[in-house]
Amino acid sequence: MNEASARAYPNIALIKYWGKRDTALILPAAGSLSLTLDSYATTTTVRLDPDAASDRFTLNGVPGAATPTQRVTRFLDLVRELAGSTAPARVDSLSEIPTDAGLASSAAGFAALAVAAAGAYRLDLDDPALSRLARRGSGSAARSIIPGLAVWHAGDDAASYAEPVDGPAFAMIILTLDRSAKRVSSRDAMVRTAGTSPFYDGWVSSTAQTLEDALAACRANDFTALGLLTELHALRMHALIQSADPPIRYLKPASIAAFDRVEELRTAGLECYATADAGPNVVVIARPADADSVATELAALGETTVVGAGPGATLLPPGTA
Ligand code: 2P0
Repeated sequence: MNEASARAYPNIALIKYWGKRDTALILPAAGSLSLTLDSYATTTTVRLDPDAASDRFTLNGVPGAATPTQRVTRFLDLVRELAGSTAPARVDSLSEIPTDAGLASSAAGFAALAVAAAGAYRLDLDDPALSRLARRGSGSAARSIIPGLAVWHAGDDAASYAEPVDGPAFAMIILTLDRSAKRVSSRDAMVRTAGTSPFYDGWVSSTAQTLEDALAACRANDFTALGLLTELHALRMHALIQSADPPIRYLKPASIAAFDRVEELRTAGLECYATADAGPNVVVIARPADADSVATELAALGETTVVGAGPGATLLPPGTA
């Protein structure tokens, strides 16, 4: 029986992905830049099961609901097409991501699935090809193939993959402020934003420039410039999302208070910058030596977890999953 296991980690974007130019191929309207984390692994095993009637999917030992299972099957269909196979598979996934911490599970989930499925169906893919494949499951998964800092290029199907980038060392402080489930998924919210915001074109064109500036900051090893661009871009993304019709507001008063506190800490000489994804929780970046001090200062606002740069998605030796 052909079987392979892989492990991948979530990523947090500094320059955000928000909007697709092709929803079927999951091509982003603009490029993005992220850090793959060293915590909250997803480990996935794919076993070909030629006698089964259909794919089966479990998450943390529980059979997947219809929608996630369909997403897994659609993804495996792409892998089967590349491999020239029709065999169904059994997919068992273990996620260490706390369901209520506001961290997206799809990036680590589809990065691990891409690597494990490529192994089980005997596809020999390099990192750009694995990143392109993972992208088809969830856009941000393209970046979790890559260790540490990763740029995900906009472009056509062949060109839209993530690559490693050298840059300044920093840590992330995940600040959990609100554990309720979000009301609009990123996928749906992106479509609504692109279709209704009068600011969408400006967002796409300005993001291309902001990404260029962020990559220049990485080349210059300039944490301050990268931090300022990170906070600017997060606030622009939330302004854009709020301008959809009907509007979508992910940030809560506690999120705004966290951005204010981060600005205060900076003014007081503790350098840190805030960002937030499609939810109310805030992620703060700081130089590694300052990370514990920043976490201590933010602890009054919510639960803090310090994380760092982690590995890309990797195939596990047989029998170790
Ligand atoms: C990002 N997010 O760059 C942005 C910032 C959320 C806010 O990528 O539709 O789950 O599967 O491609 O990858 C979330 O989007 O969306 C996301 P799909 P995905 O991290």
